[in-house]
Amino acid sequence: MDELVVLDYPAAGVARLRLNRPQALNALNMALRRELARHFQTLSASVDVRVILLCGDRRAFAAGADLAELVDCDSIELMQCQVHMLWQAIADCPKPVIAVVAGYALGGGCELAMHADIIVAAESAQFGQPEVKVGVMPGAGGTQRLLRAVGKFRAMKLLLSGERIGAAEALAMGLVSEVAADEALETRALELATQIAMLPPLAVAQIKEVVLAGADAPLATALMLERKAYQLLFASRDQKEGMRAFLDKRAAVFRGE
Ligand code: CO8
Repeated sequence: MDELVVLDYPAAGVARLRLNRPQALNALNMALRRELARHFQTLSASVDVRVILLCGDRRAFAAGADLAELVDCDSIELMQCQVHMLWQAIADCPKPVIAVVAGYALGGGCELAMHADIIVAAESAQFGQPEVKVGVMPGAGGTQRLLRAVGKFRAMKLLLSGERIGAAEALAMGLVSEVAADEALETRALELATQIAMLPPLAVAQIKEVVLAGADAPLATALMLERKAYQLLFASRDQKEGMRAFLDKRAAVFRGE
């Protein structure tokens, strides 16, 4: 059987996960979600991996939860699946995750993209939370991550209407980090990943952790978290190397120590 998630390493320090259910527009069935979570757990623990690219294909990043699998589901089955643990494996990833979105990112697909730290979208990308149109609502963080990303009134419009928006609108509202031409999408995302992969990984990891933990903490607590992480980085060799290299006018060599 074909893998539902294909892993490769397109550059040093960069792992790429590609959803591979093109016949169903990468709809997220349980098997795919399990495979994805397993990959995230492995990549999270690998010291050689600095950045993770999360891709679909040209037609779809992911068109949401697999409706064929869900149609006859009942509440108890849903609870017993413990699906939130599969999502948590992605949310807990300490390395930067870049979602590379072309085509549809709908429902669970949009929620999956919102688990990333950076979203690079193709001009053709379409985002939406159409769950309401099939009688449910987002169940993988969509109401909360969208709210935090774009604010109440834009989030409510998308969530309550189920309307889709294009990449330009998503960029304008702060749902994506950057838009690239369709044919340039993967190259641009890889360039960004490679750039981040060359930076000191301890600093990169601290930035991710503090931004995410701080976002939901009171400001004073979040600022304290930032200060502690900042001070901690002065215990790293990469801090000495980075600053010394600047003063010596040479390129720094970061070792993740
Ligand atoms: N589930 C299962 N199969 C799907 C899905 C899906 N979400 N989306 C598309 N497919 C399948 C179609 O059934 C079709 O299969 P087949 O060729 O065997 O008939 C194939 O993919 C191609 O789809 P279309 O023929 O419909 O392609 P179009 O280009 O005409 O339309 C659309 C593309 C607009 C994306 C359309 O397919 C669509 O509206 N899909 C459903 C989108 C949707 O409602 N997503 C939300 C699902 S609910 C959800 O995500 C809840 C999340 C809660 C928790 C998180 C769980 C992961």
